[in-house]
Amino acid sequence: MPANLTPQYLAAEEKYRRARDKAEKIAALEEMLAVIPKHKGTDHLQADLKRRLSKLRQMEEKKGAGKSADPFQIPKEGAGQVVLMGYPNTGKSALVGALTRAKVNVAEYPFATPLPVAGMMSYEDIMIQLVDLPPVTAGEMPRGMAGTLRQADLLLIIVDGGSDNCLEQLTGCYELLQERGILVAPGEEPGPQVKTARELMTVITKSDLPGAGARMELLQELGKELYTGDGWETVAVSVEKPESLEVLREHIFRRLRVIRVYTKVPGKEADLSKPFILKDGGTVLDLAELVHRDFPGKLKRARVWGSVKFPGQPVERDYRLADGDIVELLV
Ligand SMILES: Nc1nc2c(ncn2[C@@H]2O[C@H](COP(=O)(O)OP(=O)(O)OP(=O)(O)O)[C@@H](O)[C@H]2O)c(=O)[nH]1
Ligand SMILES: [Mg+2]
Repeated sequence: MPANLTPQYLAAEEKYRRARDKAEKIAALEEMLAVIPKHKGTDHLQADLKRRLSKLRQMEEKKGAGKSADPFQIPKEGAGQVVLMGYPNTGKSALVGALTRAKVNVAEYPFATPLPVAGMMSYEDIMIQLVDLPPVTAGEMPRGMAGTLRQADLLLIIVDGGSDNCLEQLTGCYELLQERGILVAPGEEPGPQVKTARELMTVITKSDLPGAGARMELLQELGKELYTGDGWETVAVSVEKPESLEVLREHIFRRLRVIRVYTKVPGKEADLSKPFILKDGGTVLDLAELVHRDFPGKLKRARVWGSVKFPGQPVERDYRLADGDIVELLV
């Protein structure tokens, strides 16, 4: 009986092949087992995967718990990694707590978060990783944190809309980012743009507090001066206002600049359960690479539903896909 493996399974298998360590191998095997079509044709394969998984888990256990890993190195998960940078007590943890199930420490006193805490935020049918960080102060950030900021897909500068120090907080964060070479200083290049982190956005918290509206206006003005790169953007939120959190979710997704693409096996319904995530501007070929490393070489034709004129329209390999497209890859 043929195994009829799905693109989801092949993608998980590819992750296994590319895994850099045992933990990644274990995660990939778990995913392969979760998505493998369950029928007689895959019985042997399922048993083999379970065997490999249990062997790896045993090896990991033997290695022993308590090995010190760098807490500021956070493996990326989901459609993108979003990190929250800000002064003490600005509401970073409260925000991550409201948007994810991460166990964060929200407190009235400053410096309540000693180490990064990651959680997953749902947005429609995908998950986005949010990372709550310890606070920064004028000219200071915890050791190791610059690396976290640098490797993020999106950097959120968190400014307290309930505090008269909000302008100082925004300027302070910018200066720190420039000092560490994460942002280009004004005058150095055509304009300060995110050099290493892909994207940047300012979030003004505690919008329920008195005076937050007026501070938001001041911050807008200051932000435009500080950030002359593309697309200066601020969002005002309050953990007390659920609708503001929904707006933030959407802004985060848009700012990550990724698209969701679904695959379809010829003659079958599209698999809408789990999209593949591509960078904005991703092509059919990029999708094929994500599905399986052997796919691009074998790819003969592709058909697309969504961003094309008529459903199932044949497209070239370099066709640029759009968010929500369904693609049939034919080998
Ligand atoms: N009114 C109001 N208070 C908030 C909001 N968000 C956070 N707070 C309060 O602000 C205080 C600080 O919140 P945290 O989330 O702990 O702040 P933080 O930025 O994580 O602080 P550090 O970990 O010390 O950097 C707490 O007393 C929260 O209850 C909000 O949207 N509205
Ligand atoms: Mg905190």
